Amino acid sequence: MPKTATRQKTETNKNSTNGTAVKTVSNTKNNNGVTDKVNRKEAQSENVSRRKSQTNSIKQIEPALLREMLYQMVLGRYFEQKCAEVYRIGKIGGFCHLYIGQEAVAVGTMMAIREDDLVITAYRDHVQAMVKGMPPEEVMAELYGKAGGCVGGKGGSMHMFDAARGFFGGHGIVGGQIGVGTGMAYAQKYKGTDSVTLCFFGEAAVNQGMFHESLNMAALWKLPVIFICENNKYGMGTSQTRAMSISSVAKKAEAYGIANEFVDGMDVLAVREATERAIERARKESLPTLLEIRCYRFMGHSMSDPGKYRTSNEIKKYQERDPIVLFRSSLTDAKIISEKDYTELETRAKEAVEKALKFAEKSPLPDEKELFTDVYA
Ligand SMILES: Cc1ncc(C[n+]2csc(CCOP(=O)(O)OP(=O)(O)O)c2C)c(N)n1
Ligand SMILES: [Mg+2]
Repeated sequence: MPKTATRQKTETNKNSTNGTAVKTVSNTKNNNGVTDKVNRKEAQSENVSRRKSQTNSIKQIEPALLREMLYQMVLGRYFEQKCAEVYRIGKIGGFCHLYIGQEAVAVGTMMAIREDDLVITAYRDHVQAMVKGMPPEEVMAELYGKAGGCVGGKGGSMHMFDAARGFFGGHGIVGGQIGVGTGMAYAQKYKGTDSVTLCFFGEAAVNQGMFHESLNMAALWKLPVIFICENNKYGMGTSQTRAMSISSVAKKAEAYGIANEFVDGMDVLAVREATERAIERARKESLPTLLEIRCYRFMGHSMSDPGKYRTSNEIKKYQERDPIVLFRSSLTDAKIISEKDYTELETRAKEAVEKALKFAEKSPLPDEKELFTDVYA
């Protein structure tokens, strides 16, 4: 997984067609998806080395922003834990895909962009919507199918959407949003803006034709799009190793002459730095980038996942590298937060989730006359 892992080798190729140094990673050991042979000590030592690199990065960022990044990660975690709780008692219906474990990806990328930049993603979208500025109340009410939700309760978990805040969904067709995101970047360029699009998708979407067609057009038309592959190792219950012939997603960008980077998704600051490089390329040179961000989802694919395709030992290994624990420790070491600050931040996040829940509970169901509004078929 991450750069620091012994089983991977990072290569730098300065000959990309864009003239930009591109980083790719190749696996030097076979990494079968389902295995008990996971080394928790290795995970702990990876954590220690990420802490060292975070200590250096912290010095470059405003303390207030660092605290806000941690807050957003904690808010996302509590929000999703609450979703699981209320889903189990039948308050939320339909599909529900949680983001627990992947918070560093949304926060590291989206807290590096401007308000006028655009975001599009797949169905694991609650936390991303909030980081882009959607109030937790609107996300929770949408999950409840209530009128106060961001799309009036008619989208649900997979379809968070808020055009005014630059959040273009929430899409259920695996890979479908990659083409739409590429089109959004085309519009940004056509209108002469210097804004960029962040287009998120999972590693399973990379096997879809839409990924390849979009990368081709983005490179050909020099579009300001940042393709962000959240590689959490699984597409539902299928390990990446059982579905993808070449496991390095980043490397696939080279076939299209697109700059690419492999990033440790447990390290919010590494994610931020890679995103900043991609933003610079998109804004100043109008060129796309593909970031492969390796992460891990601690929960099942959705709330109805029996989880038989991986072992609890494997999950524990990645929990040793919990991105929130890592970032909190680094901020504590750097004296950016104290124990008291963290307790206050945690309380604030819990209160925000409770407020969202109350709002969703109280919000009315959509009116009958809304049945056909905003419905296209
Ligand atoms: C075109 C299409 N094929 C299959 C599905 C069924 N499906 C839903 S989620 C999913 C796995 C996607 O995994 P990945 O892209 O890695 O995202 P993750 O769930 O890991 O975030 C599949 C196959 C779908 N929704 N759309
Ligand atoms: Mg996946």
